[in-house]
Amino acid sequence: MGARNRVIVLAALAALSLAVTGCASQEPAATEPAPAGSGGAAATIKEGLKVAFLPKQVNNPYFDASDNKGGKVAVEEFKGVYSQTGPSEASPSAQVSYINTLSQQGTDVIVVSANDKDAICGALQEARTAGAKIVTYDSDTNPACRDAFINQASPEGIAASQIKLISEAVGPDGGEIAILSATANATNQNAWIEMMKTELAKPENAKLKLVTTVYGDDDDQKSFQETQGLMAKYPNLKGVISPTTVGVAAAARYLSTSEYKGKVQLTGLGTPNQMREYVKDGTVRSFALWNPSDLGYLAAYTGGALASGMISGKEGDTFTAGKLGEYTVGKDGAVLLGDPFVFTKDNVDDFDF
Ligand code: RAM
Repeated sequence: MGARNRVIVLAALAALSLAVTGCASQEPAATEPAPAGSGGAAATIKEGLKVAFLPKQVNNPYFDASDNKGGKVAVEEFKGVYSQTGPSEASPSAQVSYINTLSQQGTDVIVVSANDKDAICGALQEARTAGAKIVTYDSDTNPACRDAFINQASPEGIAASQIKLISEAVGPDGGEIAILSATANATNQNAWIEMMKTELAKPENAKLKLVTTVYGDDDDQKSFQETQGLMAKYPNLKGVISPTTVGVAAAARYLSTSEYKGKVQLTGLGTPNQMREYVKDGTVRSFALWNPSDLGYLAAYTGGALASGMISGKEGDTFTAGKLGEYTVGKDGAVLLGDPFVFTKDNVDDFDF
């Protein structure tokens, strides 16, 4: 079995076990000893920590999975108090008032996916002064504004996978492609888009021509309309990459009932539950993602370890994240979850998130 298939099978098993038990792990992580290498630090995660998740926006199935499935399970494992709060629209400064409130409430750990790498820095610094540990996940701030960043997959890996998928879907003749992104300031999508441009500059991708990047703001309607606009403006368009779960689902919904279905290819980063019908009806051949609930789970454990003095977030710190095992903090306080993997009509039913 190839490495990718192994990842898919493992992820499928994890998803199935989540679906069956409704709980990621029964292991009492709070009693785990401190790993070697954390020298003299606290041995366990403190009980009763208040851990709040602040996604880019609430009511996004991606963040439902990362926060309410993954993060919550982890926080309950180490006997903390879990909550999720946040704006209904993803916009740069919308998260500031939520950070201030969480800080006033004496929150021990704020786990945040940033809509903008600078706009929330001041509020985060105040929260840190008040005693909170800050973990970014999914979309980072400037490293100076937080204690650790949980990265879902390397930007290079995500970009290479997105370009490979659109290239395979469009076929050997290549042609014009466009990107439908989230918000214009999103740290994560912007990093991925930069790396996609690097990929496109490679000789093997010479036949693919990126004509534009448009922004659906992680809003379903706006993403739908932007897709419609792309079709009208670029009659020779052969493919669209949408590296956002909101964007790719809205684009698929538009294409699936339009004259462009099967003519304009679509790939992106999507959740299996939102994309299932579109890989089955042929609108989309394949799309990619990581396991968002694992991302939230790892973020919660990282926050717990920080708030308990087990780690400080410096490069080389090691800690155990419950069922996911041991992790090491990398450069700039980044902790890497793993590789993205690819969904097609043949495996999409093995997943439930
Ligand atoms: C959306 C958000 C999120 C991103 C995923 C892929 O849900 O933009 O930040 O990581 O898509």
